[in-house]
Amino acid sequence: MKQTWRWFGPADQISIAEIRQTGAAGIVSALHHLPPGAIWRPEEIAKRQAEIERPGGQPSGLTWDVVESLPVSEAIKTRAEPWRDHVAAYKESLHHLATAGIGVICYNFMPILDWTRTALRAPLPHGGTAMRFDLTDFAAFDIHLLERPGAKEDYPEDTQEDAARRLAEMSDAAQAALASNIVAGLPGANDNWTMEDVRAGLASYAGTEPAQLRQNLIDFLGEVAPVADRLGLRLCCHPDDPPFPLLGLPRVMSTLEDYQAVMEAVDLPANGITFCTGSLGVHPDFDPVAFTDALGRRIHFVHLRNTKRDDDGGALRSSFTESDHLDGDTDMVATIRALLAEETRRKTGGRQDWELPMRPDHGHDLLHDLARDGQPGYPLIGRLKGLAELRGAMTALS
Ligand code: DNO
Repeated sequence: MKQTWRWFGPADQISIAEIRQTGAAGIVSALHHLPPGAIWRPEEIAKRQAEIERPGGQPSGLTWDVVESLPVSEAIKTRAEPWRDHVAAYKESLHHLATAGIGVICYNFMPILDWTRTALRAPLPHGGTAMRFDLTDFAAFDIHLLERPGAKEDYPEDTQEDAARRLAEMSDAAQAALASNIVAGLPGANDNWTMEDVRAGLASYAGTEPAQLRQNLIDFLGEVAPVADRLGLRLCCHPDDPPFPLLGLPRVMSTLEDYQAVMEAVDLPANGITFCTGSLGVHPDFDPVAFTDALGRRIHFVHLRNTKRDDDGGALRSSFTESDHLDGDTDMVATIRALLAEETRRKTGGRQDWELPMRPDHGHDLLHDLARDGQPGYPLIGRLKGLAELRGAMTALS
């Protein structure tokens, strides 16, 4: 696998020079300053490429291998105007990315919010911190802070009671922090939403069934995947994170079955998967080896990350904490073995794209990063540790 590292561009506290020292061989980046629906112009792409490949004019030895993400606008997801313009812009951006030689394009199809956590720096016993999703805190936000109509009925009675109690124990500052963590605290999301934006966004999905959202995804792919195919690009859809419904919104990329349906509906190699074990792994039925056996040929990008669910009784929705990369509910060694076997199958079959780009996804805040106040989930040391551990497993298995 090609070891890559996510870099948020010049605003990232971590420099390309530092990334070189992690041993990563490629960069994952995006033009985060452009809104969803905008055309990625050749000059903007070239500028970011130069920042990666020749920072300060000196060659870094790194290349921009993966776009994460070329965001899909809410208009496209809900098929509201100007969704046609946004699809046309998406296709044009794909052309420009292909011309620049960037082959892998990640995106997601989660309504409104991208990934969701309630705590960005939950203390770990050893003094570091981890990101966490707490269902009770989320219910407190949903019912009492967002005041979503019908929110209460979305949770079992004991969770409703716990949420009310939890909220009463929180200071005003803690309540504001919870809301901000959920709504605006995470990097790489489609937008910086406010509470009002979330309420308006929710209204735009009122009555949208999962089948409709899935159809909108399939229609979108029916437009852009043939273009990507002709250009030799690989699109890869990131799973829902977490892989269960939130805020009463439809979710359609949470399980193997979800991916099978969408891969079959638009059956082109360019219609592929971002295999994020951290997102998929929160689902009680996730089996990384079965997933790779079934759909490995369509995996174009890999996020290796691990999580530990609080609930071991098999409930769909559970609180969870991001764990060490090799320690959690997902058997990471078995996952890597399955991915290496997929690479071998591709090599034997003569596929040019046999080498899977992977990145260590997220990491704990440890040591110096505790004082850095960096991008939540994207510290230097925690990811370096994750990459080193994953590299050890990859080396041993291969
Ligand atoms: C979180 C990331 C996501 C991901 C997008 C892809 O750390 O995995 O924000 O980049 O969902 O579109």
